[in-house]
Amino acid sequence: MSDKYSHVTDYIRPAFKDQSKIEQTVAKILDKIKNHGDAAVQAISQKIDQQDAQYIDLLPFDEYPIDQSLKDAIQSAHRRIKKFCQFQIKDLKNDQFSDEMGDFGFVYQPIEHIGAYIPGGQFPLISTALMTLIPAQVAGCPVRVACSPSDHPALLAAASLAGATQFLHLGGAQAIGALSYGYDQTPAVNLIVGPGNAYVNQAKAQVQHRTQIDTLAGPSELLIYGNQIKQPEWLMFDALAQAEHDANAVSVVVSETPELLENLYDLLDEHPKGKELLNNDNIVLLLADDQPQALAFINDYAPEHLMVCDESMKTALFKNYGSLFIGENSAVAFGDYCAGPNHTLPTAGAAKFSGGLSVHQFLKVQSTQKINNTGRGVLANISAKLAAAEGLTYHEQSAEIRKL
Ligand code: HSO
Ligand code: ZN
Repeated sequence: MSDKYSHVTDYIRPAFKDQSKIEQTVAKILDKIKNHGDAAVQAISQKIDQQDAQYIDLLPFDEYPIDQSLKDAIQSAHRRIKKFCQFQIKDLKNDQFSDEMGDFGFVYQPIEHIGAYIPGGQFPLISTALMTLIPAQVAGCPVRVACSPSDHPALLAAASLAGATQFLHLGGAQAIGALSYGYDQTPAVNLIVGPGNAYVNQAKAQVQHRTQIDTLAGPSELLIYGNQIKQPEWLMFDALAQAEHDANAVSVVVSETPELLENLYDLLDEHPKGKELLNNDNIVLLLADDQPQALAFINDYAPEHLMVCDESMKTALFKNYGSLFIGENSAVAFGDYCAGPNHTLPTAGAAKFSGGLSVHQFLKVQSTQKINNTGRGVLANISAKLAAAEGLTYHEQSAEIRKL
């Protein structure tokens, strides 16, 4: 085995670090907010970020003092993300059927109050404002609170264009606490979406008993699978781009072709950042013996971003991924900003049970039933029998009393 790569069977995803310390810190923050409300939010924001938790009135998009070319880019990204959101729900409609017992249906209802966390401590993630708020607006959620530690004008402009109904300048675990318990003019929201650092994620995990969340995001991940890579330099920058988000981000390259991994190693090794990331295991090159072994590894790893270089491969072979990028044209960075599909994606193997953020997560599927007289008689018999077997007397009576 070359020292330039390892074998897929020897690789395990690194575990989260310092988790218990973060858990305790976040628990204390949330407890204070639960018990002392707005004053605690203010005090914690001041102490940790030296920042006033305050509302920023959003201006109409055109009034933001940002470069016209950046405005154009935000608008183009907005159009594409919205188009994808609208496509996602174009066939969703309330429906019902009627049979001899009555009418039975389901109804899609937007969640009323949603909070979108937009990271901005290190980089103002303008694109995340679009990715979190547009699906909420397309779903029809009436109250859409944007919350961010950043007040970068382009981020505010994006939040305005994407339809935030309020913008709260606040970050960290305290922001999640404020959204979950309510803050000043912000009602306690019912759903919190958006990525964040380890503290934000831990806070999302801890408010789950009272507030729905989208997913728990860990460090960014990319898995590149290929045996014939035409543009290794493109892929090098895709791998470097992941690492830019987080010191624990990982880009994994899987191949059955040792020469390809060797070449990629040499290319990365010549780049100062590439060399550093290889040394720190932020970029990992892995050899598989054959395609079934590569696929087994990929499906078990369940990466956030999966890039398959060979465009002709059947996509159904890949079972677990947050978002699939097919062919070398399909840069993850395009998906991050403007291709259309959402960039808020499951990490740390959560792609085994969840997809990325979509309009669907902003909707509840509710059911309705209207029983007619025939139904009343028939269902009363069945229900009474089952209730008696369960030993639930009043259930039984509630059915019995309706018997014809
Ligand atoms: N790669 C991140 C999203 C992002 N990248 C925002 C740049 N800006 C998570 O998929
Ligand atoms: Zn990114």
